[in-house]
Amino acid sequence: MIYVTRPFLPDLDELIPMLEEIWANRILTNQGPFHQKFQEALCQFLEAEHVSLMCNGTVALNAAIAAAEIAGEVITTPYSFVATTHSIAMAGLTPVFVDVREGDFTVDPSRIEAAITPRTSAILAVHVYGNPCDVDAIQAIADRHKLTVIYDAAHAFGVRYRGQSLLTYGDFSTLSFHATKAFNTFEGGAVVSATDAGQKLVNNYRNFGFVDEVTIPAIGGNTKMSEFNAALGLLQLNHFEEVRRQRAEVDRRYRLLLAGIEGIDMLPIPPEVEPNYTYFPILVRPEFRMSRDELYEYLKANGFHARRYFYPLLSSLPMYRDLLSSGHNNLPLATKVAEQILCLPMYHDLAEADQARLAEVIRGDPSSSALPLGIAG
Ligand code: T4K
Repeated sequence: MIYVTRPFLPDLDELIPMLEEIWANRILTNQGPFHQKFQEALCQFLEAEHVSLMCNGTVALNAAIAAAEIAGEVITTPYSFVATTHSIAMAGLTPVFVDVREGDFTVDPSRIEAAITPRTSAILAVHVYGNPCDVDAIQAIADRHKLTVIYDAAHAFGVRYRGQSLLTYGDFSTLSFHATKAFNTFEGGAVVSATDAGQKLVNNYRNFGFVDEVTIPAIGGNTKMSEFNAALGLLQLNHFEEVRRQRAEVDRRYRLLLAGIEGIDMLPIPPEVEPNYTYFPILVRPEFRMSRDELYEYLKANGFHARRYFYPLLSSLPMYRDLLSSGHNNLPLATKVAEQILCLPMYHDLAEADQARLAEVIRGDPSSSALPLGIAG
C-alpha cells in the first residue's frame, strides 16, 4: 500500500553521535542542551525571534491560546484538523465558524466582521496545506476590533510569503512536527510568538509556570520537548531544503500527470508563496466519472491510501453541530470542499512510476486491477 505520506528520516549514523551525547550527559529533558540548540537553530531558520519548542502541535495551540489570555468567542474555520477547534473548546472558549474562501480554503476575511460580537476576543485561522491566509485583511480586522490573531501553522513549516517567513504574521503561530509533516521530530511542535511578553507566557505554560526553583507566578502544564526529539530536529533541519526540493519535484510530476482530467482540479501555487509541499490536494468535481468517496475507495483497492483532509467538516461533529455558526447555510463553500477534497500520497521519495500508475488509475485505465465502485458492470 502507498500511504498518504512516508516520513523522511536521516541516516542512523548521523543520529548515533547525538544519542551518545545524550547518554553521556544524562540530561534527557527539561530544556537541556539539545533543546536550546534546536530552538536557536529554528529561530534562525524560521526568521523568528521567539520560538518555543513543544511536544506536539496540539499543545502548541493550547499554549498559544493560554498565552493570548482571551475569553468568550473565537472566530475560526470549520475546515481544518480537529485539533484546531478542540483547542478552542478545551480552553473553555466558544468557536464561531466562518466559511472559507475559494482558491486556498483558508478562512474568508470578508465574512469575519459579520461574525464578531461583543464577546469575540480572537481569530484562530489556519494556513491550510501551508497556503497563507489573507494575513493583511485579517490583521486589519483584528486591529479595528482589538482581537488577538493566532495562526495554526501546523502545515506551514518553512513556508515563505512575499519573501519572508509566513510565521512572522499574527500574535502567535503554532507548528506541528508530527511524523506526517514535511518536517518531523516524530512528535513535536512549536509556538512562534510576536513579542517577548507573549513568549514568556507561552514558556510559563510549557513548564508548570516555573520561573525558577521557587518562583511559580502562573498556572502551567508540561508540554516540553525531550532531548531526543530536539536532537532529531537538529538533524532533520540539515535535510529540510533537500526534502523540500524532492517534494517540489513530486508536486511538479503530479501537475503534469493529472493535467486535463475532466472533473479533477488541483490547487494553484500563488507566485508569492514558497511552499513546503506537505500535501497534494485535489478536488473531485461532479463532472468526474465517480464521487470523491468512490474514488477514495477505488484508489485504496488499487493500493493507494489517499486521505480526505479535511472531512468531516468540524462544524458537523457532535460537540459543535448545535452552534449557531455551524449551519450549512453559513458554511456553503467549506461544506462543498469537504465533500470534494482528496489528498494524494505526497512524500519526498514517492516514485515516479507509482505516481504514473496512480494517475492511470484516476484516468480510468482499464489495466488497473479493481473496478471503480458504482460504475462496475
Ligand atoms: N492543526 C492542524 C491544521 C493539523 O493538521 C494538525 C495535525 C494539528 C493542528 C495538530 O498537530 P499534532 O498535535 O498532530 O502535532 C494526521 C496527524 O496525526 C496529524 O498530525 C495531522 N495534523 C493530520 C492532518 O494527519 P491521521 O489520523 O491522518 O494520521 P495517520 O496515523 O492515519 O497517518 C497518516 C498516514 O501517514 C498513515 O496512513 C501512514 C503514514 N504514517 C503515519 C505515521 C503516524 C507513517 O508512515 N508513519 C507514521 O509514523 O492524522
